[in-house]
Amino acid sequence: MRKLLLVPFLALLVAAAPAAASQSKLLQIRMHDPGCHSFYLGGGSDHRQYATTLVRSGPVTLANYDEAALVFRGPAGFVKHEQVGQKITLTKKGVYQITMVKQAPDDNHLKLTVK
Ligand SMILES: [Cu+2]
Repeated sequence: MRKLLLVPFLALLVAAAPAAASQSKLLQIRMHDPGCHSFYLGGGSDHRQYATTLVRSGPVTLANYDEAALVFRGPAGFVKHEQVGQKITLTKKGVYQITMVKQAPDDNHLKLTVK
């Protein structure tokens, strides 16, 4: 089931790659098991690196390459949804909790600190 869903998903990734590469601070959230989604830190197909907690200097632009919309909860009541394939730019300093809509209880809860 997951493999069938992954094929069109990968096609989307390839199509989005040139635009993503032009933004120096773009951070990708990718579908990645275990945990369903993670920050992608780079590396080739055999050495991909992922993280669930990151600290970055702002502003930070994130691209959603997960399976579904992501929910960002940040400082001062900040709540925003980001659909698959979309980008979101975080400008306020603080800690952001990132989850996926309807995610499983044991899926990753990502934490991004923008300083
Ligand atoms: Cu996910």
